[in-house]
Amino acid sequence: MTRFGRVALAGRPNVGKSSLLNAIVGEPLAMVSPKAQATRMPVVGLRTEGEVQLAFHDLPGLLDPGYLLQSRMVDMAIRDLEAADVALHLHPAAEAPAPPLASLLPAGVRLPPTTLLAYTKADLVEAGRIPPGQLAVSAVTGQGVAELVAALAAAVPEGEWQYPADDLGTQPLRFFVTEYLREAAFELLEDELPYAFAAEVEEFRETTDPVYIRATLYVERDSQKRILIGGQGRTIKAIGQHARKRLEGLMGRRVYLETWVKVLPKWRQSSDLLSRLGYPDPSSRSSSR
Ligand SMILES: Nc1nc2c(ncn2[C@@H]2O[C@H](COP(=O)(O)OP(=O)(O)OP(=O)(O)O)[C@@H](O)[C@H]2O)c(=O)[nH]1
Ligand SMILES: [Mg+2]
Repeated sequence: MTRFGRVALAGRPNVGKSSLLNAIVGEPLAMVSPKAQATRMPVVGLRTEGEVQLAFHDLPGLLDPGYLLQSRMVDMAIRDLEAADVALHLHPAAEAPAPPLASLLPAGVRLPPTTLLAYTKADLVEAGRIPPGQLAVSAVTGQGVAELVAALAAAVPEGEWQYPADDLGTQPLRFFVTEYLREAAFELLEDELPYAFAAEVEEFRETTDPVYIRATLYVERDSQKRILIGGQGRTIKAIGQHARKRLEGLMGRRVYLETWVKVLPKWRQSSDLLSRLGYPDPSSRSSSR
């Protein structure tokens, strides 16, 4: 009898959710950054082993929203959390003990039947810092990851697998184009710029060799556009190169990535622009997956 379960990776921003997803899947699927609020929408990674298929939903960090993009991020996190079989609450080991997961959420959120707590970044603390009997993992050393996956596999219900056994992810390649462009923006830009940055795929042709992709990069102000382009186009070129290499790694194919920069004032506060950029209004869509 097979088992299938969705596991929601939930916690505050920057606790190591995406790094753990990548460690579990064994591929650098989700973008990771030392800057908080890197993940803006859930990234799904699969792990299929023996009789069990686990679908991990790496969620945006749970925070008190300050502007509309942040509320949409939290809405998407809550939606996937409520649909999961298991909530995996992640909290840095250096900040043990963790508060209850419910304390990070607005009132009224329905948590899944099972919640597990795991302490992250265990490589940064002495073993004694971790409360006895608790799961502790490190995405850097791999410590505790196999034990965690075993505990999750035991917690999910019997059921049909939802994805092919060999698949690592579920989202279209277009999603990863914007994800890796954003990853580069988080790596190469400072201050407010990574947060004012968004990307949209305009064209994606897989029949050509190399694969041809054209994307528009958005920022909110002219001054940001100048920085994003950089002297002699150096910065935008580096961003494109970073994203291209990541996509080539994911697809195992050569990629030609063309980028254009546009100013889209206040897109983070605009309901319509957010929806267009892939951060939908939760009230305007069905709750089925
Ligand atoms: N030493 C160490 N650093 C880690 C570990 N896991 C994550 N980090 C670092 O912590 C930072 C945040 O990691 P992410 O995986 O992006 O965290 P996140 O929870 O997904 O963050 P948001 O998407 O912003 O909510 C990055 O600089 C990671 O390299 C770990 O196990 N050990
Ligand atoms: Mg993340």
